[in-house]
Amino acid sequence: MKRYSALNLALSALAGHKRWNPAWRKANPRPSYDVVIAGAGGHGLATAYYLASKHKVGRIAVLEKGHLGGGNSGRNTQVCRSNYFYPESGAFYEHSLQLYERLSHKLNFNIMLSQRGILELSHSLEEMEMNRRWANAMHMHGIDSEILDREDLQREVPNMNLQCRFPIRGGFIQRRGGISRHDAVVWAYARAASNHGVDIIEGCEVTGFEQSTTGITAVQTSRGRIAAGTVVSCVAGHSSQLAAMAGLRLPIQSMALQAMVTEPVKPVLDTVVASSAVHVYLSQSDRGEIVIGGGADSFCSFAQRGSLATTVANAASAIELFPMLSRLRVMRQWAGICDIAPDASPIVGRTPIPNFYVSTGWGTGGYKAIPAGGDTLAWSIAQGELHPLLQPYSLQRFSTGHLIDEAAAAGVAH
Ligand code: FAD
Ligand code: PYC
Repeated sequence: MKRYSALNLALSALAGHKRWNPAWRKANPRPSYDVVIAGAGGHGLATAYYLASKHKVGRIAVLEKGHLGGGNSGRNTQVCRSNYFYPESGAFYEHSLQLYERLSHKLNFNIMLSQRGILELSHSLEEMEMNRRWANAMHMHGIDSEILDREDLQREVPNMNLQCRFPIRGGFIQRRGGISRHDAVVWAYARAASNHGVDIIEGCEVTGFEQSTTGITAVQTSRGRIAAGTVVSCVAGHSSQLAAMAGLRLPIQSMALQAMVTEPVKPVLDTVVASSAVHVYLSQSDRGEIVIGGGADSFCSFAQRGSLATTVANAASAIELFPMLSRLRVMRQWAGICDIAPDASPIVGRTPIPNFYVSTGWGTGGYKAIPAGGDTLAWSIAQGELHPLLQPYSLQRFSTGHLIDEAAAAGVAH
């Protein structure tokens, strides 16, 4: 793999940029692998990368039914943060944010992490009180957070309408939160995994499993049968369908979450702003577009569109907070199918089928989790036991009742 560096850029420029190799190999399926991962989104690719690089597992394939990063990992609004209330979530997402902070260097790929801060707004004294508890809980877990009053907010985000419906009382900010470039994260992991010998096979849909009494023995795909030692499902909104092929029923609902971007403008918003009461979050992309998102559709669906009612609600909420946006045209609107567990927390680890692992339930908030999700799942597969950070997130919590209710913490409440 040729390193990306100023020197190599200059030398390649002199050679007319004809010396660059593709970032990852286009592999064809082999008859068998030690580990087969379904889904080449961020979680599948990161798991493959850490398995190969840290744990020296050979013969890994990542099977993708469409193109790499064409699922939610290439459709999200790029928010990275660890501003969670519950200690389990704080520990897990803080690990992820710390990995993000070093990822460009580690993978030799600029993921454009911009720690511009994520601001959660409070619109009533009660919400201010809740957010104060939230910010204090983060402090107690060693995660940065700062409470802001109205005057602070006026200074921090001068274009915001503090007198909006549900007038703004204050808020809190995690300054290390922000955004990173989602395509770059996927491409960076794909390049690094491929460099460690992982076969990334696009246009290869998993269509079924062959099983014996010891577990899954082979994966049936649109490109033939592949024998597998261990199988990992990283297919996000299609997790319940894939699990059903193995005879399992997961506590997962699939719902569309949508977002939109306006035409680009000069810099007007230099932080991520989220409001649970007005029910919208916004940021400005490096290209100048205002990125707008809100809640998931309130019904289950595999239609990757997002409802018009939610599009209208998101646009109306954005204008409520930032009236100056009202004259901008919307350039694009899109959606992804999210895998949502009853407590809106992830489900990661072994299933009742001993060699079948799932990484699911990332729902509307799994982009920020990609580095830690991959790192801890790879550790769990290699060690044969659940990584300590993943222990709260096993399937068992639905029988023990130890749920971690994060439905109110995913950008906006869902
Ligand atoms: P994906 O990236 O969806 O990858 C799964 C892959 O599996 C897909 O490429 C799919 O084609 C493939 N696949 C499916 N079935 C099969 C099969 N049978 N065989 C082979 N391949 C298959 N999270 C945040 O943290 N911050 C955000 O700001 C944020 N914003 C979001 C905004 C939107 C509009 C959406 C939709 C999601 C958002 N999320 C956000 C959530 C985040 O994008 C996801 O949780 C995360 O990307 C999931 O990654 P993944 O690798 O599990 O899934
Ligand atoms: O989890 O941070 C998040 C998020 C932001 C937008 C959608 N999800």
